[in-house]
Amino acid sequence: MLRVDQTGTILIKNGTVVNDDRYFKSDVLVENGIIKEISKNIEPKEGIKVVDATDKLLLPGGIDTHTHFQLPFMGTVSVDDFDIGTQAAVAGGTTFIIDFVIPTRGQSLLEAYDQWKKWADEKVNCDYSLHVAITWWSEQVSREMEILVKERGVNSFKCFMAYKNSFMVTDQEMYHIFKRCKELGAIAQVHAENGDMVFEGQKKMLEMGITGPEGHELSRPEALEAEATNRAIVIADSVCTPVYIVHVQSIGAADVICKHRKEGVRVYGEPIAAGLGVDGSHMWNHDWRHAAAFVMGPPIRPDPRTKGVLMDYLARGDLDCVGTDNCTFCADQKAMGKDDFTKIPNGVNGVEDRMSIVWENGVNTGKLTWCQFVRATSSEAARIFNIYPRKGRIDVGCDGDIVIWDPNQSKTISKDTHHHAVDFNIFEGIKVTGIAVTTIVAGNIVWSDNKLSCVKGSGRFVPRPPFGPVFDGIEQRDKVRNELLRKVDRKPYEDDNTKNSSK
Ligand code: URQ
Ligand code: ZN
Ligand code: ZN
Repeated sequence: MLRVDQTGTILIKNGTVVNDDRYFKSDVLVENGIIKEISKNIEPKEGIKVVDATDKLLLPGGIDTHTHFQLPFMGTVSVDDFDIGTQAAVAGGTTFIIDFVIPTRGQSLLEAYDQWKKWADEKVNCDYSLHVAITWWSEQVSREMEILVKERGVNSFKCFMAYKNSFMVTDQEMYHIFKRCKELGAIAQVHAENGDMVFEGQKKMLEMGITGPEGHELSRPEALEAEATNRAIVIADSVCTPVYIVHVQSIGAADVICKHRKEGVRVYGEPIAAGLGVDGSHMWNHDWRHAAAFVMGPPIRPDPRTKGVLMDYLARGDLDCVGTDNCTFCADQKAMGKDDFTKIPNGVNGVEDRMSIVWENGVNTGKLTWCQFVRATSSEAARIFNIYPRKGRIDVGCDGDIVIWDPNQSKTISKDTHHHAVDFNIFEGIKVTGIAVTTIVAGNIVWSDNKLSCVKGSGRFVPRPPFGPVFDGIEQRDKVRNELLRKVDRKPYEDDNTKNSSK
């Protein structure tokens, strides 16, 4: 599809700019992909594209911190690839995604990184970056982590505590990985579920004849997420390095994060659109396809309170930035687990509907202000991953990634109208009020009037420098705590014989 405007230059008039600290009426001029001027009554130069944003909000382009496009996983490949996935992203107002390189155990991280980057560079329709998963530990991994940080623009590494016998690492390996993250100034991310207990829970369910999707949640209740979340935070804090819990899916896990934050631990939590927009009761649906569509890990929780409580945490700033974990599989792929839920490829959609789901469940419920919405869907992610204010803010010099948002327009989410490749939408039938009517990437319109106008492969890889704001003050915290570790000077122990012989 040809982009309607290749110049990266556009004038947006009469909108209300919303950043995470304030909002104000203004025109915005983007030139060659960079925001050039923000002021009232900017006169358009000859030939410049002008868009009227009267009664609309201008938001910083959304940032999705967690996607898995075309991920080889559980014997298949997720169907939203970097082209379709980023089309769906911009159709919902997201203009920057961070995907995951996931090396197989024993595979070179650099080799896997190069493969993922090749896949992405050929297809992305918006800017992107890459986290790297650490699925094994060795001197080689340690060396390659340094190269990824110093030469490839990676500042985040993910450990899986789940997926025993595939991605899962031990506590001891995680300890060494976290130490390495600290040395390199990279944030340690964790998929926090007790993988050994999940493995036992899965066996138990199958032995009991519970083979359907409901067995997925029953085998890995939220206690296993909360326990692993606590363990990951304790290990990270023992190293005194910032830790980021991905896809926080339960009240239990959120409570653990809150407890440690109150004690001054540098921990961040990422809720996802699924956990903020639906609940896990769908896994008990009598239609197998419907139930299997909601299978992901950690499970979307059946407790109906969860989505509201997670939104409350997000509003208070006790959870930080919203991802999606977009990892989609069609019916025939999910059916690989039709007789055994442990074989259902884990993953759901989210990248297109994320911002409207957060607006509907956050702003329209009175829990989030406009500014808090921007924080949750864009700027906090940019800060944590050290690309603020290039991304996550509408200001002079920032990237021209802008969403024209209509807070009063509604739509009903459906697989029949979404832009994903997947044949199911976990938000099916949900009416949302608050949608992206125009999405601008690097000063070019890529979504408008309900139509995409992307240029495949036009997105850029954005390197993320180490030692971002998440590391501020970490050394001092470490120093103060280490000063408390003192040895006691005492006389050497003497048993009675030694005592008598010295008299
Ligand atoms: O665990 C993840 O984040 C990846 C493998 C996607 N699948 C999922 O169920 N979350
Ligand atoms: Zn995960
Ligand atoms: Zn994931």
